[in-house]
Amino acid sequence: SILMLILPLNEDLPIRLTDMFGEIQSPNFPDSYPSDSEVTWNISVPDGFKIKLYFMHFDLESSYLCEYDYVKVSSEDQELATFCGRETTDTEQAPGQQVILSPGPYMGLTFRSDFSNEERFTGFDAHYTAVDVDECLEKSDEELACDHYCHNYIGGYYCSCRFGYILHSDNRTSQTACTASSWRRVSSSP
Ligand SMILES: [Ca+2]
Ligand SMILES: [Ca+2]
Repeated sequence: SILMLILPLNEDLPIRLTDMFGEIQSPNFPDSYPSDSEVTWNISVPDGFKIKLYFMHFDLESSYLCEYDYVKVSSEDQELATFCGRETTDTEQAPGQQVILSPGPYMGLTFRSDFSNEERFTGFDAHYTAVDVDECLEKSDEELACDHYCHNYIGGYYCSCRFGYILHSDNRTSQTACTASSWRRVSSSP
């Protein structure tokens, strides 16, 4: 019961989101956001998915290089974008119609406001959805997902082989390879 009293007061704890889609809003949205505020959301989806994020509304105080109020989007240790203002200028970037895609199944979003919000900026309304990774398209030529044929499906992929070959799974490396079927060679010889 002590923990239950303490946890809601700790505003620094990131908010964990694990659904396949969701909405993220600045504090008090659609009213103006409070000063001196910092909130982090950590999104995670299953392996085999990426996260697509976009903004339906964005209205933050503008500042040089977004040093006052900002929304930062990251994935693990990689920073994907920093946004502020209402429109993109030489020194600051607003999301507009931009879609941000995570490289893997994790995305973090941090909202931060400085000590003042005099113009009553209304903040942001963002949405995320999990999108399938097409492993058949995304693997490079040197590192093909499958020996012969690759079949993408939502949340994963599988491999198959040309006629006369069988799929061989190497449990140690979890790689699949196609090897000529010895049974076919024997049975088709005259
Ligand atoms: Ca501010
Ligand atoms: Ca897939």
